[in-house]
Amino acid sequence: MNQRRKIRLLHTSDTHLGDDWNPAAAARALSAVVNGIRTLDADALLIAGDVFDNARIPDSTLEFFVGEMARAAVPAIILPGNHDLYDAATLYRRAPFENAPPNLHVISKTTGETIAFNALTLDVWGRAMDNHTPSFRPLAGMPPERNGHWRVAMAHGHFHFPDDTEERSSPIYGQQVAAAPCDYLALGHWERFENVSQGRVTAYYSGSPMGAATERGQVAVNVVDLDPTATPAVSVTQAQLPL
Ligand SMILES: [Mn+2]
Repeated sequence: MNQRRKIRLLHTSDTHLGDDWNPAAAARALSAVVNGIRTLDADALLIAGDVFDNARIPDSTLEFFVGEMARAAVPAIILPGNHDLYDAATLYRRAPFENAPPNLHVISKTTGETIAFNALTLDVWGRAMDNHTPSFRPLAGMPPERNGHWRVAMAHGHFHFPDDTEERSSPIYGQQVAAAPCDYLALGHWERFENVSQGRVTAYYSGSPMGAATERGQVAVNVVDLDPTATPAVSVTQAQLPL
């Protein structure tokens, strides 16, 4: 008996929609990731922060994003990051989000919140960032109790390797990852793909979909397979998708 379903998640971050350098490229990369939901047969999409580049972006960029999430059709869970803070002036409360499709879920509680997707036997926890400082702890407040569902946590911040002694904003430490009561930790903030798993907790940065792969006409996304009958139950690969 196992109440967890076999499910597949796509994890990306740092899409930086509306960036000053090349907003069209950022938009194309997001669309390529959304296209990948069907081609990779994913059950949900996670975007771990810095979805938007800055708070000055026009409503048209927000409307584009909301439209793409509607096209995604599967649950799409968004964690605000340091470029798209969930503060008093957050862009996530602007008008285009009033028309958000029901599958779009923005983590908005700065003390942390769990969003349940019972059909997927999945709970997603995250803590919305309202300030990007050394005192903001992305993993603080994750509830220890579990309900038998998959628990995926999302966090936007800087992972400290053991030899990394510099104090950084929104720090994430190895012991915190190892002790986190979750099956997978979807990280954002770094532009590159990186495995920072600790102990029994699988933790990865996805990197931006517009990383080095863009030069080859592709974007990269993390494919997270959660399978209660597999060993290990959590496996992560980086897939390339056509732009
Ligand atoms: Mn960031």
